[in-house]
Amino acid sequence: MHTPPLVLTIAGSEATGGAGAQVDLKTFQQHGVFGCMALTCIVSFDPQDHWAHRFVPVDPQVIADQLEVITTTYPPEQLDVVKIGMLGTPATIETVAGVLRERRFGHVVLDPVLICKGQEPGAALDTDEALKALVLPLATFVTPNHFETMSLSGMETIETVEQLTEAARLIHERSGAAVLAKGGVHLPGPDAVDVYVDADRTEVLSSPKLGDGVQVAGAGCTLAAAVAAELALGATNYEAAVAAKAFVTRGIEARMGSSAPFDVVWQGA
Ligand code: PXL
Repeated sequence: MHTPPLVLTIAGSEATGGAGAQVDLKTFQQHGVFGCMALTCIVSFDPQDHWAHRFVPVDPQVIADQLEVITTTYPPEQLDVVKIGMLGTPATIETVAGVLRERRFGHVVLDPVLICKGQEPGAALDTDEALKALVLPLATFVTPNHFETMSLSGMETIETVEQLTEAARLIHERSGAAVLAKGGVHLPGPDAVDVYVDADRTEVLSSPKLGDGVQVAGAGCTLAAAVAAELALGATNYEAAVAAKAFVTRGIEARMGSSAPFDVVWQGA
């Protein structure tokens, strides 16, 4: 019998396989970690409308059912790491937060997916507020992108490494979680810079920007999933951050093109 480490992802489907739960499961498998999944929503880009997001939430009861069977099948000593991706509605967030309060996971890796195109702005704002109020305080590790770092920190501009660091510290102080704030291609200069902050250390992680600024989808999902997999394998938060960034960098180098207007990360690199 095998006894691989386990990770649960609570995330949405992105049909083309470039983002969302599909990316999480591929990333887990690539790390030798057994993945299970509670699906929160189904996203189908609309090729007739500039690849806008068509978004259908899964019924909160069905999400609760999935989490019930997963947490019953795998007791805490077997399944201690959860990764949270797109939740999408306040009702979904309440359901997921309820389960996280009941079943205390040792590691809660939150990719704070805030805005999904194709949603009503009003609904998206409710969703953002619910995520900040109900899920962020339960996270042990959070991986905001440039926009999400501004939103979670309340800072209006982040254009330098110093500002990114200050924002990451603010998010750490507010949530208590380890923070990997992703500057990505948004800060000027030749490097993709991320900042890691926890109670003990602040580290700037840099790697050269790749691919002449071409948009690569799925990098955020891949990064957070790789962090979760590394934690399940026994890494510390900081070790997980460093290894996950290297994994995503390799996946972006080996990115895959298609008829969509963006490339996607190849997790098999
Ligand atoms: O990359 C963010 C993301 C996460 N989850 C799902 C998505 C997307 C972006 O399209 O569709 C399901």
